[in-house]
Amino acid sequence: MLDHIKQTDPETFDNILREVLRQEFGLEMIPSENYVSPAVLEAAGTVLTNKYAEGYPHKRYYGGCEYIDKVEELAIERAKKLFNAKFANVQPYSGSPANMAALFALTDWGRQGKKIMGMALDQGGHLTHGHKVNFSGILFDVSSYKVDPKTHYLDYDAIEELAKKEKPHVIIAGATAYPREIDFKRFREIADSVGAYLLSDISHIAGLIVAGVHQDAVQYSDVTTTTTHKTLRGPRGAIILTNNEELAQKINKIVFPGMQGGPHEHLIAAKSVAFAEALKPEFKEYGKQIVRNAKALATSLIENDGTLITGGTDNHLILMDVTKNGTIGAEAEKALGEAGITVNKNTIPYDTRSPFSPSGIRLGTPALTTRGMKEKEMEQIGVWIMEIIKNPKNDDLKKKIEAEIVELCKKFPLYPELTELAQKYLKPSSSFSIFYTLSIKKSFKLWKKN
Ligand code: DSN
Repeated sequence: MLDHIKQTDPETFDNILREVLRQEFGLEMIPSENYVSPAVLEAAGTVLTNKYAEGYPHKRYYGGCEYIDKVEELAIERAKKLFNAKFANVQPYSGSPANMAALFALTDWGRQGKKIMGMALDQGGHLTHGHKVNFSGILFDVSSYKVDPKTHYLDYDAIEELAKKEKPHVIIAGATAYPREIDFKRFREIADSVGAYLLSDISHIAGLIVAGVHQDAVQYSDVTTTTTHKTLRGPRGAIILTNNEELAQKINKIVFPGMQGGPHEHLIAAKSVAFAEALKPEFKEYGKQIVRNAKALATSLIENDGTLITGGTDNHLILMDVTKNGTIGAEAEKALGEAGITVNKNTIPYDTRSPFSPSGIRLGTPALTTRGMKEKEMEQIGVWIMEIIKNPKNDDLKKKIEAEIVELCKKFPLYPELTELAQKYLKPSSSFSIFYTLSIKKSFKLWKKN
């Protein structure tokens, strides 16, 4: 395993193994991240990476695509089945190009700068939903909707009122930092009331929709996009779904040759493996547990003086205002990271601080749920998080919690073979954090390079 990288490129080998240990012995709580299965990991590292396959199955610009065609067709069929959609394009390299292709399909390439309406970035939306520094804000006339200033829930009546005033050509539903269920049916009604297209970006919640613990979006939307690497637990990438044949044809032309070149077929194979996993009954239980864990974590944070935006969560993520505990997002992110808990600083709705130094942190449970942790662990993790947030400069506390986290992670192994390899080959270096030192020195004997 990784023998060839070790021989050819010891520096990259070393960096990969350090990342293996970071993932294995830390608590990954960025809500948009997850751990893929060994099967998905294997598919992503296959000879399919060697193949050019511009075009679509059976309509390629390159020879030798007979097996690639089968790989991509299987991925398309599985994506359609998973989301109950008539058409799927599995080629988008990632979420932003998928959203760009979807918007272009709905607006004749954005040629006339039509109006789009999405959730503002600082309220929980995404850059591609109309932010001014992004193509979506540069090419289109944008009107952004916000959450209710008091409850921080989406206010559908207010969105409808704004839509009636602004008459957007496309309404975008979807978020990156919204802890409550999104009512796509209501968005459809709003879009219909003004004759707009509805584009739903379900990147964060795709796995929850598949598991039946979040309202579906595909049946209500003209076009749906999703990344494949968040709650869906696939490789980095995206897909586009629609039930409208005319739109499907436009999307296909825009993705290739309009925007992209050769599809990354090794990642399409990995998406396909992830879709096969998500089609299994166990995935439904996984999705349910993600939400149960997020709710248990929310309860623990609140019981320990955490201030949660909207007062809790319906999905996989939690947005916290840490200024109420005497710190700021960046300091909380750093302090938690030093103890082995990875989260990201995030703006909260109507943040009075800057996006570079926001008031909040965003955290979630998809990755911890993948490694088998349940409500009991969430309760303890909530206690640790709040202890650190209340004492971000207390190094002894962080050291103590870090050691406890390593012990917890050992009970929920992730990639045992890779971890063993890392323990075998990694040499300590000055850049090692306390966490590596503890995890390796205390927990493992295989320390020295062979
Ligand atoms: N960067 C993703 C997230 O973290 O939510 C969205 O694209």
